Amino acid sequence: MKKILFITTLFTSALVLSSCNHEPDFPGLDEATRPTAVKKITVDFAGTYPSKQTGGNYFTESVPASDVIPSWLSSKYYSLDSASIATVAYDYMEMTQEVSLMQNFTDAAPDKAPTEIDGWYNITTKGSKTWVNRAYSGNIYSQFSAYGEPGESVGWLISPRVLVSNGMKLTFDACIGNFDATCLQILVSTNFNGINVATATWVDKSSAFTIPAPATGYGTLGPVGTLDLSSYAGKNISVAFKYSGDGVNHKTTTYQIDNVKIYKDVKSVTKKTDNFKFDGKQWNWVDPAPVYESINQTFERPVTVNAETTIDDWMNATLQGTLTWIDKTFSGNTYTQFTANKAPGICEGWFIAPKVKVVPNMKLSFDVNVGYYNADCLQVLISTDFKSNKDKISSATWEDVTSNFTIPQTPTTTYGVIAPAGEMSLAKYEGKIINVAFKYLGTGPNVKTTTYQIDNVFVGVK
Ligand SMILES: [Ca+2]
Ligand SMILES: [Ca+2]
Repeated sequence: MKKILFITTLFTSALVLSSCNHEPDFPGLDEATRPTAVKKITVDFAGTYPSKQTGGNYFTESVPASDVIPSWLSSKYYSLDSASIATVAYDYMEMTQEVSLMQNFTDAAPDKAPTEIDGWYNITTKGSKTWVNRAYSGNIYSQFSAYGEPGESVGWLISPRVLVSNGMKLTFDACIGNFDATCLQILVSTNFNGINVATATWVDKSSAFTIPAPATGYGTLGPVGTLDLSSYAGKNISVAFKYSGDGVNHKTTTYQIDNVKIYKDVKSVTKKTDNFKFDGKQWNWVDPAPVYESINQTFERPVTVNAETTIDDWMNATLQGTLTWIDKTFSGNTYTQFTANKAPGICEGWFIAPKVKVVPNMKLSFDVNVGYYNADCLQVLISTDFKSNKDKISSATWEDVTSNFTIPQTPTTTYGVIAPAGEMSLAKYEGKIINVAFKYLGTGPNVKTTTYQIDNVFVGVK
């Protein structure tokens, strides 16, 4: 009986091999070792890279190997035993930044003193005010306002000279306070001598940037645009932030400037490897993300308040807007928070827990707090097919399990307290590997800006 089976297997394999010439030679696949097919192979990807989408012969985060290599493997290696593993090396391209100038004013001190930084110029040509250092919420930036001046007020904050090459860009963060008139220009010069602003030629590039002007009070310090500097390639440039105001004639808007950066995006191609598993019919990408037995995330660790929440194996992904889940502490407790307050548009931020294998009696629970409620902006979601890649969030299947929890819809004019949101049985996912996600979706302009604070995320058996 055994012998007949062996011969049948051999015959079938031989038929497959002779009907197609794609099956390559690789270690172990010869007559002597049949029918025990190879369990582990290591190969270089030799298929066609989707260069139409990526612009080159490599994979990227948005066009990943997991999309292309399985069908290539299936066309070449189709007669192995199921559970065989292929380790495939391929070229992978990531954009990295070559930074020529970065000023975050971290060393600008003391508070309220004129901004004095090596290589930078702080020049007042009218009135007595200058660009000054300001610190707020642990961040330092430079600020100018003509408020209180007895007349006109003009102040220049000028960068060191930077040699521009093709593809370089200028960005910076800005914030407006108490707007009454546009007082800031962003200027570029190729002949500023470091002394006299009047003898230099300045080109006004302000239109490349949009600094939101709130109806009252202050906006939020954040990115305000990008200027392509390619037309200056081969030249040394100086960038000036020129404030022109008037303390008497209602031109006193406060401008805050931070994170002035001149940089270039460069392609960096490296070798990467992924694993693929054969199921008897086709090859499937093996998600390299670790699978946890349980999760008990208290967020207690050293943090920088307001910095993006980063925790090993958790994904903090911004799909719309620029905001992310950020670290916060209150009364000695650390947690993560999202709010679309003052954001210029739609904000979509996902905070995704590591994969967990669901076993009997497992439950999901977490603590939540709401501040300044004005709309439901938080969803709790579970996926069993999420590939650990930011660009695969949208294509994964997410089940909305929010209704299993009590997410407060108050208070509306202050913050509540962090409290348990209830717990949910994960029985229906038993035996499966899941990702739990907290998805924030809000908008600044349409006032869907509720603040959510999340703490003590638990997936396990209690
Ligand atoms: Ca700063
Ligand atoms: Ca905590």
